[in-house]
Amino acid sequence: MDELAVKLFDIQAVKFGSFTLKSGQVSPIYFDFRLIVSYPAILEKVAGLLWKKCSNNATVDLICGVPYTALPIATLISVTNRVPMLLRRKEAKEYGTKKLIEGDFRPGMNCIIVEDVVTTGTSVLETAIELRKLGIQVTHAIVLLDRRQGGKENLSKHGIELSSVFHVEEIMASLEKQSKVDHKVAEEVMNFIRGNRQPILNRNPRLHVSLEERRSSCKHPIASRLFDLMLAKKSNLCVAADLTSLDDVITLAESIGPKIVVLKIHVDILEDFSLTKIMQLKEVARAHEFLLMEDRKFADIANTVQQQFHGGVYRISEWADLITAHPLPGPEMITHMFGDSSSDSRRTCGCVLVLEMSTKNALTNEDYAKEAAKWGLIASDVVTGFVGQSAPQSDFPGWVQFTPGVNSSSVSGDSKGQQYCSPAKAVLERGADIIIVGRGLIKSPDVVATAETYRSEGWAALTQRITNP
Ligand code: 5BU
Repeated sequence: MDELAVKLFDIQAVKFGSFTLKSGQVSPIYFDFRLIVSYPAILEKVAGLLWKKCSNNATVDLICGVPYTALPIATLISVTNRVPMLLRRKEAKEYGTKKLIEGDFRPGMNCIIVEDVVTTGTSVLETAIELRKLGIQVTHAIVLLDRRQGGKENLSKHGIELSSVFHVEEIMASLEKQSKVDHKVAEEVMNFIRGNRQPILNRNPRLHVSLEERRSSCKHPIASRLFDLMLAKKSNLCVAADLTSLDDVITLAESIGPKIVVLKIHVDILEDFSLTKIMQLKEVARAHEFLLMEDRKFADIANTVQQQFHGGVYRISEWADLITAHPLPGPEMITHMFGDSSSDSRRTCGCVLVLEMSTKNALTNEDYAKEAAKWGLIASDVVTGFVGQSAPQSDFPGWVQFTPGVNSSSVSGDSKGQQYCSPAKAVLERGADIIIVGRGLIKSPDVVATAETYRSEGWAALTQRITNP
């Protein structure tokens, strides 16, 4: 290892001085591993060490390098060890297939990502997102150098274990030992690295991608429609119409329809429910262009949920554009409740998984949400998004995060366990794409003016998050 560190220094792949980084920070150390391609023996050594890390740790069906520096390294690993490679483009080409990932694979295969340097892990994550969109599993990434600036933790939050050949500490120790740098420089570098650990939360790429781009990643027509509505209406407002009369819900919907993209109801609190009336509400939704969400929170065995969804008095699948479901019973529930692949409701209604709840002492902790988000990807042909209170639960850009518990007043919650935050906090700190507002709006004396206030605050926050990551 000492020998490789010295070689990297000798070919100036590790440099000391004053360097302005992409982030604007001035760093006393700079790594330029692109140079490695000019030194076949070093390239071979690096590929060998990386392969050792990955073959120790995981099943490897495929490998994929992060463009561009890691591409020749990944190629060498692939050829030497006879492990097939995938090629990731930086941009989809304008002509032909528009594929971002080239190569032969089957969904379910496990792919290791290869990278030269990891700082916050964003580039590895972006590659993982593209692979996961195709059903390829990504559980490990290997890197020559981990700068230890949050990358390992960030990737771990997304289910990716990062193994590295070097840390900066080890390179500095080797170079100091071989008298390539003096102690003062080594200290300065280490202080810089320790002082620049990046915030992890805001590194989720989903949060900073344009809505147009996210729309193109959607797998479900209802998610695409929602992005279209958001862009057309400049709104990310969902109103929770928790009224007990469907007539009143229809009146409310007629007045605030132009401001919202989703109207959420609880069908089982309506005292005057009838299929005729719910179809009237559906007409209002069509006229004012918003989606109708039934917040049923299905959570039973598939056989029961299937009947709750399609049958009974409410016949939810005939009118809901979106339904909520708890992931608790596992992915089978979701896949079966929608019926077989020929069932219309698979395309006309999208499932929103409740990964986290807004209430005090909710049992939906980080591990639960993480596991649930993973299997949500298994049922990804019917899952359009999730209900969540924190950003990192899913980085898949085609999924929409709905965040309830939004209220602009100064109250921190109701007296029954509900907890509130402002629209800006929901969007900027918690990763909400859609804010869900209930009593903050329906109890206000002027619902139209209040809807406009929530619409403009929510939209401004979303625009800010996308344009100023
Ligand atoms: P409120 O009046 O803004 O507190 O209403 C919030 C709505 O969102 C209400 O319909 C709840 O059933 C729904 N909700 C929630 O508040 N918290 C959650 O975690 C989930 C749904 Br999931």
